Amino acid sequence: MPQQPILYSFRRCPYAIRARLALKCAQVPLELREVALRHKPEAMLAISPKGTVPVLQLPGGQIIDESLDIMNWALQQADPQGCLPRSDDHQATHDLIARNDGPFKVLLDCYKYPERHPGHTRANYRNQAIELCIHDLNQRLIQAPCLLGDKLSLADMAIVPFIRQFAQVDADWFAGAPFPALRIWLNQWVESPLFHAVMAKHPVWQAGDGPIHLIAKLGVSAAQPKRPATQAADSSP
Ligand SMILES: N[C@@H](CCC(=O)N[C@@H](CS)C(=O)NCC(=O)O)C(=O)O
Repeated sequence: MPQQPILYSFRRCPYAIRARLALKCAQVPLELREVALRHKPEAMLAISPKGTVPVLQLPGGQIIDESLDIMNWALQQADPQGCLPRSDDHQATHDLIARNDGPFKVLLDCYKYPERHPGHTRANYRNQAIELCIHDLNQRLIQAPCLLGDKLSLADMAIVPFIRQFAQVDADWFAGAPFPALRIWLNQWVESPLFHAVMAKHPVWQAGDGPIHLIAKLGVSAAQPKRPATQAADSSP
């Protein structure tokens, strides 16, 4: 049984990014294990056979292997920025995240890999994503600095890694697209110390490696990795 929580993670996975954001925000001390998706470690598959990241293993034995559940668990430990929804924000939070994780994620994958989804062109998938989600997010951010108003919320933290991916598919297009409020919001996120801290590169974990901690102090790794970060997994999620 581990002494402290262990997070199996993949650096560029949007689900793992959102989990790391919440864990870091809550300052939960934990051991981070970077996973290569093509060679998932036995130790991870033994506790979560479905084989997706992120997976959080708690010292008491509990396994949490859905990113939103990890976020909720983390912010229930500590929520210094008040990100968990208040009772009147519950439905709006749920609806925004459900749209993101459901139909928007499907369109995002089509936009990223149109050759795997030959029904439409890349531009058509992008237009569908704009109509479904991107336009609405931009409108929200014209009204207020965060998706649900003035205050940072679980919705911002859960959705931003996916908008980052959307923006990266065609960065030149996104830079000139008519969504300036969304662009500012995304830039503020990805330039924040919190985001930088959770995007630090780590080598792929192997059984027997020393721990790498995602610890309380922003941007600081308690233990230096034994092997160079160039071995970090780079297969696309
Ligand atoms: N519903 C899961 C989805 C996690 C997920 O699909 N993660 C991807 C990486 S982005 C994964 O692990 N895929 C397995 C694979 O590629 O083998 C969650 O929210 O945690």
